[in-house]
Amino acid sequence: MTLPTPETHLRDVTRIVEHRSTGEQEFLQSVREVLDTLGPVLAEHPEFIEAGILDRLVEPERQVIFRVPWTDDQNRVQVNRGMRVQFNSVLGPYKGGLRFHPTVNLSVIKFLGFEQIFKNALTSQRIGAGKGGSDFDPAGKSASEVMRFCQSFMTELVHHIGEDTDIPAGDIGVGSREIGYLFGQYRRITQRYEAGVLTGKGVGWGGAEVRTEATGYGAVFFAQEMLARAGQGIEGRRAVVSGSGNVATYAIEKVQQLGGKAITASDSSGYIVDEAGIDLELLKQVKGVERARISEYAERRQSARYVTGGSVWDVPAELAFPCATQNELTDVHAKTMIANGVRAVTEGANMPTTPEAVELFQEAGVLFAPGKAANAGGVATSALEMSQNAARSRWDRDKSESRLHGIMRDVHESTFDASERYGRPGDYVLGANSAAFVTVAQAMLAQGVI
Ligand code: NDP
Ligand code: 2IT
Repeated sequence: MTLPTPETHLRDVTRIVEHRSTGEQEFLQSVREVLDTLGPVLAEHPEFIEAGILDRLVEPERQVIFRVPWTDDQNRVQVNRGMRVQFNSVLGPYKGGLRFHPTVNLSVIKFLGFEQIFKNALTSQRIGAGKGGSDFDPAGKSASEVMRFCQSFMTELVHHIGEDTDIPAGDIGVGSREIGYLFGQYRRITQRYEAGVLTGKGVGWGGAEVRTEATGYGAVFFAQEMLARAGQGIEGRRAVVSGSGNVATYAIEKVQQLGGKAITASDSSGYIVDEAGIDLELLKQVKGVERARISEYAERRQSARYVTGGSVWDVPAELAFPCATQNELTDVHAKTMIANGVRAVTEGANMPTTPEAVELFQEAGVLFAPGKAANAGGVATSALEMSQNAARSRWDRDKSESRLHGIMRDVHESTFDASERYGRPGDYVLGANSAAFVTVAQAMLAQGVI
């Protein structure tokens, strides 16, 4: 049998995915982004083509879609759709977050699950990849409505997860409050205190120190490594950050701790610019405690203004951290940012930058860190939480943060090394995809055709 060339193979796999997943825009985007970079790896490893690694990798191992009925505060019956995509378990049990947002559909969950395969491999922790969620919209819901929804969601999810099978965590719309409700219901149904079945738990009942901060901190650690390689740093630099949730908040915190100046935050209604630097206590109060809109921040702070229309990417800065959602930074934004002298773009969110914008940054010599490498600190710390749960131990903050920092240094190094090895030094997109793919492909090869 003659093997197809890498180019023909990649084209064939792309065609199959396009055929099977017609209309799944986000999923197809994430698959194309990976396949576009794998030519050099396949040229070095024809055995991956022979073993059909990619043909298998692009098809989830299992997908579960279920009804989530619940009653709202007016006693009306509401129905949402829940799902869990168990994408790949070659490196360990399925691991990945749950997203509750009205835009959630199968395409979104599949793209996130697919990204998770590569991200989790880069962490060097023994975790496979999955993702789940619901089109439930937490905005404007009371805490008891959120609780009833979480309980109903878990009543089905319980059949599919477990500390050695699948371990969900948070993502958009799912933070420690929701993980608490989900864990409570899991415990009640199973009659087991299986701490390692969910991560992102409260630190008082099995959660890991620094898990809340880990994604944002990790992204800034990655940026620090990437800048250092180019002889630059974070200190004294202006940073624009999008989002005002978990990832954005702690990216801002770490930028400030490292002497940078974060000046923006946003939500789906608009953004704020605070030339004095973001007041973190106020941000946490408004968004975290009060769950209010970001406009409220500007109401209470003289140095800040609230802007609707346009985006944070219109604000000039050397560093950019997209930390809200997919495809929030387009080619139009990229052109503005390049003209304004941006030096580094580090993705805290998953796939926030469109492919056209990534290309513009790379052509302009802007350092660009893809989310699957730069935001891996969250899931890596989740894996540390699982280890602590299994050992019934608890690490202090210093140890937790220093482990996170070490992991992010390693992720940067393996990503950069792979970019060199496969012919495009400093192309972190190619580097992350190649390094992760080799790890996953070798494990799949070793474990046979399953
Ligand atoms: P949160 O729910 O805490 O915050 C999300 C933020 O993004 C909010 O400010 C929200 O604004 C904004 N946002 C969400 N959807 C949209 C949208 N469609 N348009 C505009 N703004 C939007 O989520 P996280 O901070 O946890 O997640 C942010 C990103 O980081 C996501 O891409 C997620 O997948 C990724 N990520 C998260 C990790 C984690 O550990 N939590 C780990 C790795 C990646 P609003 O309140 O108005 O909706
Ligand atoms: O996208 C992600 O990596 C997450 N939402 C975190 C997943 C996890 O299991 O901690």
